[in-house]
Amino acid sequence: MFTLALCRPGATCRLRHGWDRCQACSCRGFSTTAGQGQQVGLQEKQVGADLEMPVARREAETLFQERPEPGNQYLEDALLRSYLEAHLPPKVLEEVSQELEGFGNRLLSKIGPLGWECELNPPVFRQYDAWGQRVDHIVTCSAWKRMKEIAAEEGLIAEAYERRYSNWSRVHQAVKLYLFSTASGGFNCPLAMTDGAAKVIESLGVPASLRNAFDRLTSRDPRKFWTSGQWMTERRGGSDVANGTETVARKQPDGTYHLYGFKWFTSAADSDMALTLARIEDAEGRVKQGSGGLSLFFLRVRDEEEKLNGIQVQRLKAKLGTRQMATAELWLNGAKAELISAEGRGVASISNMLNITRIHNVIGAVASMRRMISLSRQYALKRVAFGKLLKDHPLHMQTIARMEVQTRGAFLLLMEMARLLGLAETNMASEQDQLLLRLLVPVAKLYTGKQASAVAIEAMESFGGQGYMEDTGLPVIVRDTLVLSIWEGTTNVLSLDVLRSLTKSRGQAMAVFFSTVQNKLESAWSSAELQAAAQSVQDAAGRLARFCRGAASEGAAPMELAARDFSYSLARIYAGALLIEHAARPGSSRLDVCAAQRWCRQELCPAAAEMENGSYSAEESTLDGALVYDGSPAGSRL
Ligand code: UCC
Repeated sequence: MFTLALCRPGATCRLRHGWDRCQACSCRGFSTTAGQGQQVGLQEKQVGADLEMPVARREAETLFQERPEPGNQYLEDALLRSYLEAHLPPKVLEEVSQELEGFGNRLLSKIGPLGWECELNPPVFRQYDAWGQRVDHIVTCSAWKRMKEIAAEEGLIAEAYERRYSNWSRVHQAVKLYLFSTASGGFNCPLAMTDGAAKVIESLGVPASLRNAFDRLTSRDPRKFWTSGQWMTERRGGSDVANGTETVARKQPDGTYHLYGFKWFTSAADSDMALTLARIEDAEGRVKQGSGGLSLFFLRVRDEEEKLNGIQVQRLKAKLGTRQMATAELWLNGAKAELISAEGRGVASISNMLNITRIHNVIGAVASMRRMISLSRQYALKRVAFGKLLKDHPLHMQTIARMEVQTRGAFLLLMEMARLLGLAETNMASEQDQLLLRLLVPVAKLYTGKQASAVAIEAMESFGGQGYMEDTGLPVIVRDTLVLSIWEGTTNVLSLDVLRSLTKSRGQAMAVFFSTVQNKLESAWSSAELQAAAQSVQDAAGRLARFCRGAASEGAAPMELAARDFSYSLARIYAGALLIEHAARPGSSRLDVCAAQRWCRQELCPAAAEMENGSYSAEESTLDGALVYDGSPAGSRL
């Protein structure tokens, strides 16, 4: 038997077998066994060569790449800090900045490592115990449980409902969640739904039966804190909730309901409670179809003894990302629930939750972009290629700078929504503010979801092959980012929601949009550096207004075809105005101006541009179908 002493773990064994095999034969001593003659001689030569390797390897190791290590996320985020300085009252700013700096340190030292632990220990589903009893236990790791405690301690939900900073409380909360997001090990998802559930309950005036739930959702006490699920998706309806929801609710003599149905995608299935939709059966067992048949229910997932409430877990979903978080398929088999909306007003009631989770989605998108850029710019300070650091390669820097401009626009959109939401929740919002908020939520959600995917993939590429390596953690961020354009409403579904919100306001939301953009440009007209950018935004707004007038005269079909480009136009114009407003404030930096200028160099109104190309005509639409099915049997029927 022949073994080699000097193969060190992690180093490559140069014998004919690879390191894996070498490990398997546990190389500990250098010995030969009699009777192996010539072959042993050859091997000894090989080993001789190997003896020299450790020195060479040691040198290689000391030269090896340093990891990118961003510091305190709050302190390193120039735009975030300048936004808070520009908007928060001085006293609030002082307190909030101190808290955020401390939170930034906690993220770095404690929360980040816990988040990575969540990634390494995803939830496991244990359907039966050792004795064949069905237990349907979703086993989560200790780091995940600790995240829940931290979320309570940090007041990540409480902050928004205590309102200790009045209308600025939502901005404060949004900033904390933004800093928390990529370190949270997926815990940002239950928090989104928890916030949404608290919002629904608050909007109902916190009825006595829901007081306990509300207090727990908004608690800072880890022993009391609850998270909530949002069970909307069924087999036939992820987007088309109104037609796809099959779950029925049977009224019980005590006034509660029992729910029967199958929920196909329930995120954070280990949550304490959930809000869900179902159709109430009448005395004959009939239900009303469509949106008007849906009502909203509250339920506890488990009872006081931790027994599932008439729920069976079918399985956990095998997702591309967000694997730290348990998403399950659930059978509701008589789950006891409380009706919390008026009958048939389920969609309208749960939309309060949707709007909050969509804002959280934007938080997640901006946070992913910011995180990837932080890592990328750190790497550029340390990585040498072609004889110089990456930061000294102009093309590399241009690529990161483009991502930075996108991220800045998205960040200001997020802050604008949080600002408006804060006003609305403290009765300080005008009717115009509320219309604007209703419009901006789907616009920002759909736009930043797409931006984040593009930025995350681009930033991954900026690490070369290392970006593709699982243990750098970069693929995790990319995977977790890709869902942001899908859940909480896909890009197209939300584009249609944008149209619906405009129709419902009878054009008022559009008028508010245009006047707000004009107001935000006001301070830029006197700035030589910002005039051209402001002009681009104004021109784009003018083109969009003409587009709206033209589209209105042509009916619903072209507008539906234009919905995505139209929503992108709203996002780009509004973000342009925000960047300009931020750059025009007293004390702004040259880079604020530069970001605004660069944002405004892109096509700000793709809807008008595509309209000019004739993209929304009936003929083009027919051709879309023909192109898609070219060569398939379906094509001949078009
Ligand atoms: O569950 C999911 C994954 C969970 C993971 C959560 C984590 C996220 C956090 C991220 C952190 C990083 S995903 C489930 C996603 N499903 C959806 O988002 C559904 C997508 N589909 C839609 O949004 C549709 O537009 C529907 C379902 C809302 C359409 O339903 P209807 O019934 O056809 O809609 P209607 O008829 O337009 O609306 C019914 C009522 C109307 O009010 P009334 O009757 O007074 O006129 C609407 O104005 O609801 C009102 N409404 C809204 N109000 C509808 N949507 C809204 C809204 N967004 N805001 C205010």
